[in-house]
Amino acid sequence: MPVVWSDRCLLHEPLEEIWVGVPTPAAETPARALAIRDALDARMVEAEPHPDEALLAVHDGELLAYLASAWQEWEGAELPDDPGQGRVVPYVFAHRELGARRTPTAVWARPGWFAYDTMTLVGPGTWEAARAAADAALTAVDLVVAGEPVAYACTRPPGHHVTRSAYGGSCYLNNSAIAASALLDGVEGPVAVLDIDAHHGNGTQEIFRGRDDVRTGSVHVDPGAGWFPHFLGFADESDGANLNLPLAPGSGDEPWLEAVAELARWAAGAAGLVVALGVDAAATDPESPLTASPAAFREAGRLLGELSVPTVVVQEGGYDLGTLGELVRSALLGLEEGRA
Ligand code: SP5
Ligand code: ZN
Repeated sequence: MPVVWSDRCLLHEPLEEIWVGVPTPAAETPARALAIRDALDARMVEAEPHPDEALLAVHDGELLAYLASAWQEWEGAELPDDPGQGRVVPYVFAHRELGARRTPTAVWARPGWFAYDTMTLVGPGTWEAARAAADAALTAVDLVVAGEPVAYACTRPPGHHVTRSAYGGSCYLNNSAIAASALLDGVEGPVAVLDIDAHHGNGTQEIFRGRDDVRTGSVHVDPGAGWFPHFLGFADESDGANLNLPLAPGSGDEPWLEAVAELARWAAGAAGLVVALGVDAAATDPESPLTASPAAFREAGRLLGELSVPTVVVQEGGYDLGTLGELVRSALLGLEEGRA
């Protein structure tokens, strides 16, 4: 299957994630994309620029405008010199009970209107990389609408935690949601987004909440057991067009694959499929307590491939550089086997 790639996705260098107020090394690094590319020997296709309309179908224009200029305004306010913060990061948040009515004017307060955590930093290349990732997802949609059975977009930074107007979870633009919305225009019938990243696809769920033309399903580690995104991903959030399958920490191949199979059964009848392919459910991954094996990723790919509808695969998480490429390769091989 074609692999959609852009060198611009390498330009985002978050350097750090601020967790409980402490700077820790970033897990979502440019090396991730290179590790995936090195493991794949498929045909590479360059991501084509797409107009903002495709992003505005799922995101608020104010979020796009903010992300496009956030670094420049931060640098312009000389915050990298005083107090010495070289990345855009919030220190206040527009909590729901504030009843906030407008975006702040202070450059150092503005991130708190748009960001919902301190782990998702913006630097000089962030916007260009996030925009390129969205272009990669949209190029994969174009390929599938033109007749490719499956296309894979090597998107980075990832996207599934971004809502209509708020970013977080190492994500800036919701590439999977952008792809689903574009795919909906190219197929006859509803589209399903099935998210097998170890973390709940909260942004995608909320973007499509209440719609019956895009169904969202996610298998992930139980947020109630203490895992990101903490506030969402519970089984009782379904509005009929949504299915959440939270798993206990430590869950391995059997429960994980049973959940993937349930997602696939639930999505049957969709005219198009977006797979939000995070591989951080792997036992080797440092960011999640799920314990799936490489073989399970191949089987998960098979189960999703058996749906045999036009399919766009969008890269989400996966943080162990030693196994990341092989895990993605296994999942993509499985997808091709499932369709055969
Ligand atoms: C796309 C994706 O997989 N996003 C997941 C982001 C979850 N990050 C939450 C990390 C929580 C604290 N980790 C402590 C280690 C800090 N380096
Ligand atoms: Zn994840």
